[in-house]
Amino acid sequence: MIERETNERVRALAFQLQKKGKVLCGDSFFMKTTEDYFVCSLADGLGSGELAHESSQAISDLVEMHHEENVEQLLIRCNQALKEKRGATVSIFKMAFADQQLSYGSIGNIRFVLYNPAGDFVYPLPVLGYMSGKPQKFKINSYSYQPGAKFIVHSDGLKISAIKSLLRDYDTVEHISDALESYTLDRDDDLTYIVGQIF
Ligand SMILES: [Mn+2]
Repeated sequence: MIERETNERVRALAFQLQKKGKVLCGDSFFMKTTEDYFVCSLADGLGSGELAHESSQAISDLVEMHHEENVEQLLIRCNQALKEKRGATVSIFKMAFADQQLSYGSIGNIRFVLYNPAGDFVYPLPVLGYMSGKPQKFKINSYSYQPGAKFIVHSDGLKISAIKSLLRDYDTVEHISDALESYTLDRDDDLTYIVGQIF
């Protein structure tokens, strides 16, 4: 499954495949761009199949409903919604176009990498654990980015070590996606990635 979200500031492409033999995907994502920002969430429900899907889908639904809120507010809201559910690893980020600031918050094994055209990478270290409705504090990181920046966020179903050079060397989200194709074939888990470029 491929989805696109584009305006004059950002072009994003999401790719998702469920674990082999499963009907439902345990990963869920949401992305939206407005005139002012791009917001994206990716959640990997614990386990696989229906209960995993239910947890991760709750994250996407809430971010869709409240996308104007900041990343910390969204994470707190999502955490409350997982109280009676199995749990999920979650990343949410927002890129504000006016001041070119990225705010990023996450818990668990979702990975995010941003490449700036000046040559530096933003690579938030994952926070151990998962979201389960227990009270917890979320650390929000802020980074600046420049026009021409490219990013990827992906669940642990995508196993790739050379992700930085891929972001650096390929110039469009389509080319990055093409280069990722071979990594999606022999998956042993639900697999989701979202790649984007900033103009
Ligand atoms: Mn997974």
